[in-house]
Amino acid sequence: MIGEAYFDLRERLGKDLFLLAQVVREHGGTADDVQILENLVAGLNDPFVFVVVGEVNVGKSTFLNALFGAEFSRTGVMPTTDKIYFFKHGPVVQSTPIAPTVEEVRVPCDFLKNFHIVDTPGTNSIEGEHQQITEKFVPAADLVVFVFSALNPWGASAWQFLDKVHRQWMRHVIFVLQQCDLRTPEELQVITDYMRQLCQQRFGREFPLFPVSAKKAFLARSSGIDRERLMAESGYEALEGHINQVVTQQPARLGKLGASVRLARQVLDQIMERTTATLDLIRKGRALIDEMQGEREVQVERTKGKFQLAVEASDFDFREAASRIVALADEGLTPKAAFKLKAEDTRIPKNLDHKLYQDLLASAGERWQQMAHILEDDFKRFENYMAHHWRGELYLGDLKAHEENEPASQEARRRFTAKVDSTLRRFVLGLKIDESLEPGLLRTRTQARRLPVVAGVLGLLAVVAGLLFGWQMGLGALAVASMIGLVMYALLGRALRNTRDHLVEHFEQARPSLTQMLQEQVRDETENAFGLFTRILQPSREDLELQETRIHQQLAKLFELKQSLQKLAQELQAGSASA
Ligand SMILES: Nc1nc2c(ncn2[C@@H]2O[C@H](COP(=O)(O)OP(=O)(O)OP(=O)(O)O)[C@@H](O)[C@H]2O)c(=O)[nH]1
Ligand SMILES: [Mg+2]
Repeated sequence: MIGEAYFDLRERLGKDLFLLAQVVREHGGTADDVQILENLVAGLNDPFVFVVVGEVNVGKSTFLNALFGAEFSRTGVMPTTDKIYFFKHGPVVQSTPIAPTVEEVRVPCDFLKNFHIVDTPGTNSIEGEHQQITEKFVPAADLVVFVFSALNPWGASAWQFLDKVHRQWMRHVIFVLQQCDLRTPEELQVITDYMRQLCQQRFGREFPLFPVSAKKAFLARSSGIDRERLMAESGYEALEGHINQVVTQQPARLGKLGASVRLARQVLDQIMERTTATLDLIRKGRALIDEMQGEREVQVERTKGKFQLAVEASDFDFREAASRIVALADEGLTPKAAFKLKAEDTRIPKNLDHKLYQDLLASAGERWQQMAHILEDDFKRFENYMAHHWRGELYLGDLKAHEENEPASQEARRRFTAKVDSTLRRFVLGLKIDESLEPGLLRTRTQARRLPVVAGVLGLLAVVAGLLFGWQMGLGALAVASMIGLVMYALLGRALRNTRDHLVEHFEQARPSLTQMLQEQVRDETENAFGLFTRILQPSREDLELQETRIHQQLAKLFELKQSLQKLAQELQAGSASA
């Protein structure tokens, strides 16, 4: 195909420009940028204009058909081309007169997308239109092909026509000596030599001259029989080589491509700069969130640390409260009370747990209220820190959503107090004080009940012994009975002390669990309160990560485009250098 390298380059550039326009639109580029790129794309597709002139019947139309391998222009032995035909691409064949002597013809031939062809009637038949052709079409032409017939290249009208072509446009002129198959090589040599000589004489210059046989070239292109020989004999290879060069290395066209590439690279560089700046901002945002997350963790530890002393003090409070409960139990744990009937057993006041809880709350409660205020203050401070760093963006909006009913800091304080209270209650209930005292109380009551019975039986035995074996024996037995009674009484006392000791030990054993429960509760509550910030920060961070991935993908695309444009620029530079 004629000008393949050029059209390939142009097509690639067109694709890149199209992609770039898309990218500019996606990146919210200015309408001007998009417009510039669209104009560039449209401008790139400026077709090459070839104008063919020559005398009647010299084979102009046949030459064109053979050149493009398609029979788009009518040919014939009689004068056929009666008007100036301006061939362009169109989906269907359609002919439209655009002037009395000019017809625009649309033909669905692909090459017409890149070439506009002006086929003209014989110069000897249209004297009046010469001026129109030379003024309108020749200046717009990339190539002006003068066709001569090898049978008679000396017809005056073509040479006269050439006289009318302005010097400036002569550089686009080439000579084609047609119908060469009707002449011997020797004759052709004589003719071409003389034509060159004539050119020198009339115009002081030569024009590239190509002896061809369009008939053979067309046959080679259409029939497929003996194609290579026909093509070689047609002389079209040299002609096409020249036209190729005209198309591929036309400085103005190359300049246009070069300018388009330069502009596209500038626009792309700006977009890349902007995208990189956005990426930078996103990365900064992410780093800021990470920093805040880090700070949040430090703050959580700091706040938790402040509660450690309160946990220790609560242990002390519990010991105090427990000893008061033991003292209360002491009052009931007397031998005298143990002798009462089960129904009357009021030795130990009921609801010791409740008493202990109240006592504990009275001493520890206020302390934990203060701790809750500390939590609130720390929370508020961190909130301010975050708001300050976030510069009032996402964060505040989200925080408001959390603060519909009450400020989050207040809610954290309220919750903290409630949770600690509930921990104290759970702990005290878990002690099951009544249950721990019950076995001891039962045992001492049984022992107390046995004591009078045993004392009575032993006393009776002593009396019987006195009666049977004399008063000395009786006294002795009484002494033994008293001893046994005393021992039993002592045992009862010990059992009561054991019960008390058991309670003390029970409290002592429970102490670490209070510390642990409080520690866990305080830790959970602090983390839960400050967890709000994670719940706010995390989605923002994920969103930024998503954006970052998207921008990376965009940058990869932009980079690919950059490389493609760079390659085009290099190829163009190489093309210009060889032009
Ligand atoms: N032998 C031979 N005949 C040719 C060649 N090219 C064209 N012809 C014949 O020459 C005659 C004229 O061809 P056209 O292509 O119609 O010539 P034209 O210059 O377009 O004619 P007009 O448009 O009427 O001025 C036709 O009969 C063609 O078959 C060629 O290379 N060799
Ligand atoms: Mg013709």
